Amino acid sequence: MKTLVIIDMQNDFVPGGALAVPQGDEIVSLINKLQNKFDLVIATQDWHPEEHASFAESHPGKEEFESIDLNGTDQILWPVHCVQNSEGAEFHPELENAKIEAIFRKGTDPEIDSYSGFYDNAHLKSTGLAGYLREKGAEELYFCGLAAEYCVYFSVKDALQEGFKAVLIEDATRALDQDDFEKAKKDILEKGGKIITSDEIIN
Ligand code: VGL
Ligand code: ZN
Repeated sequence: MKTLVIIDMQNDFVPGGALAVPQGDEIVSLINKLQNKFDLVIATQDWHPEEHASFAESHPGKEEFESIDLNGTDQILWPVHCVQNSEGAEFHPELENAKIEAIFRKGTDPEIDSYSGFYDNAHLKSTGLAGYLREKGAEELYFCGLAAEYCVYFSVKDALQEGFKAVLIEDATRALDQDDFEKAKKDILEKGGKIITSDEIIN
């Protein structure tokens, strides 16, 4: 079964948001079109408590985008974003939601960050997404959303590790940094993932 996984299509990740991905808003209408081509559509939502450990503000003296060691894992310190129940954490208002069967929230543990929709960054806790998809009979997972080289990339990697076929829809994502995205794409291909453009799905 072909499944579309929409990663973190939230207000804080589009221009005007707290952690804006350049041109992040441009992919919403494409993602809406793509949804009709899939048997199953699910979404993830970055959903942090206030004072989350991934926020620079939670580490006095540290700057945004600085890297620290957080309980043994490298952590980039982000601006405050996707705080639970804030407008920034809401899905983009133009994202169609009628076909989205389930929403998996991540980043809820105050002490652990979670880029992937499957696991936190240290692979300590599962969100249950892999089990859900297996029970639904999903085998081929197609990924879109934000940000390309963080939450989308980490989700694709975990999907491959969990034994799913994983396909990145390249024009249905946007990156914070293009060079980092190029490295991520190379790694996805090396790990057995596929990269396509949306015209291979919508014709
Ligand atoms: C994300 C950084 C921090 C993402 C989430 O959705 O790519 N990036 N939290
Ligand atoms: Zn986050």
